[in-house]
Amino acid sequence: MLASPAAVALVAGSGVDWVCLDAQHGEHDDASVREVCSRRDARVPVVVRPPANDAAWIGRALDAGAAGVIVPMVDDAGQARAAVAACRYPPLGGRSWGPLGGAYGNSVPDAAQANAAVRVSVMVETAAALAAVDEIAAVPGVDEVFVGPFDLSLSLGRDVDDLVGDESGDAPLRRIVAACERAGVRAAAFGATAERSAALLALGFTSVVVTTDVASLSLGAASVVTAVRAGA
Ligand code: 3PY
Ligand code: MG
Repeated sequence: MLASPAAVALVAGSGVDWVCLDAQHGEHDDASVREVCSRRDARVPVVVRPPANDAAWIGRALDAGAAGVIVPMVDDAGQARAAVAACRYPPLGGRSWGPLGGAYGNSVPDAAQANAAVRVSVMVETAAALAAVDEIAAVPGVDEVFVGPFDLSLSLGRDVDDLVGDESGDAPLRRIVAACERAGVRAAAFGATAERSAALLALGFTSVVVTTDVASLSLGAASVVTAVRAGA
């Protein structure tokens, strides 16, 4: 969330498998994505959530060296196809050539390597997307379906913890995991707390955002202050 290379480095050093720069709701913008990617540590992949399903934004994030994108508010298969096309060079898509990595001293993959390596994640977070999740997950080139439980709960008129805690057979999140399994793509979701992340993993999601830099900072500071005051 914080447009700070230091914040990204601290989170990346925490043991996570990957880090996301959020340019939809976080502070990240085009310049901070470039700044972070220019210094990226190849051991922890950095993916970017662009503000919208926008080919220009997606292309710039990938040019900067992002390992992939998490595209918000993908409501149907046509929008998923557009996201895939923005991420892959011809003949698989319509991405325009112009990677910046070489300017940062990083190695630049060729078009075929980049097409194979890029991680295309589409967010299912509306009632419309839930209804179309089988078609969305089956779009060739989609690697991952990523659930935004907050938007999905708003769209469904439910409380977010009620949605995440729903373990009934036809629970919306179970239907999404099942659609991903049928399509052979990864099921991912935004947890943000240990409890919600555990509930999502129990539902079958295999990739979960477990915290944010903002939450970690405020929770960490608050727990130390509370402990010190209790001791005093
Ligand atoms: C959501 O829960 O809607 C998200 O997009 C999480 O970032
Ligand atoms: Mg959302």
